[in-house]
Amino acid sequence: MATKNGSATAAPNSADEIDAVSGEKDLIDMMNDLQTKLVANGYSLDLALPQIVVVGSQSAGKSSVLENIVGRQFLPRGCGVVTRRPTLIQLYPTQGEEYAIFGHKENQKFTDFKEVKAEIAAQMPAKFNFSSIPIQVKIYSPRGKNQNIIYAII
Ligand SMILES: Nc1nc2c(ncn2[C@@H]2O[C@H](COP(=O)(O)OP(=O)(O)OP(=O)(O)O)[C@@H](O)[C@H]2O)c(=O)[nH]1
Ligand SMILES: [Mg+2]
Repeated sequence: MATKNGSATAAPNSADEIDAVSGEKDLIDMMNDLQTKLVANGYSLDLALPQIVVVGSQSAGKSSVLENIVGRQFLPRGCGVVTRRPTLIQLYPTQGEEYAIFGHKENQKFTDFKEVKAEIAAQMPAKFNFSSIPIQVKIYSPRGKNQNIIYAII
């Protein structure tokens, strides 16, 4: 977690200018960590965080919209009921390498977004089944200027 005294950060290369302005990044980092832990244990975080929730009928293009926002093709898309599990996507701005880290594989850095997509697909329940347990993925990307949180039921 980023701190104001400049000690270790869980979001390496984060945009430090956000820190300098208001400390907002520290707060959002904390809220992201809290949200990650709560969701992993079946709770939700009932606070007014910057979130985007995508709702729509089957194959309406929800996953495609989120890919557009993130700027990467990393979600399973297609015909039929594709997304059968909610996905919590947390965006972290970085100045360097673009990568993803899953909540269920915290020690593995995914730099190939085709593999991110394959991992999300692998975490979907069997065809015609649904799960309410979110897949958690943090995306570190130079595209985002501000830190955003997307909570997607997709
Ligand atoms: N023509 C067109 N096709 C689109 C558009 N957006 C998405 N698609 C296609 O529509 C199909 C469904 O898109 P998805 O993004 O998977 O839709 P979804 O709402 O996430 O679908 P489910 O997760 O199954 O509910 C895919 O083949 C997309 O490529 C669009 O704006 N125009
Ligand atoms: Mg989808």
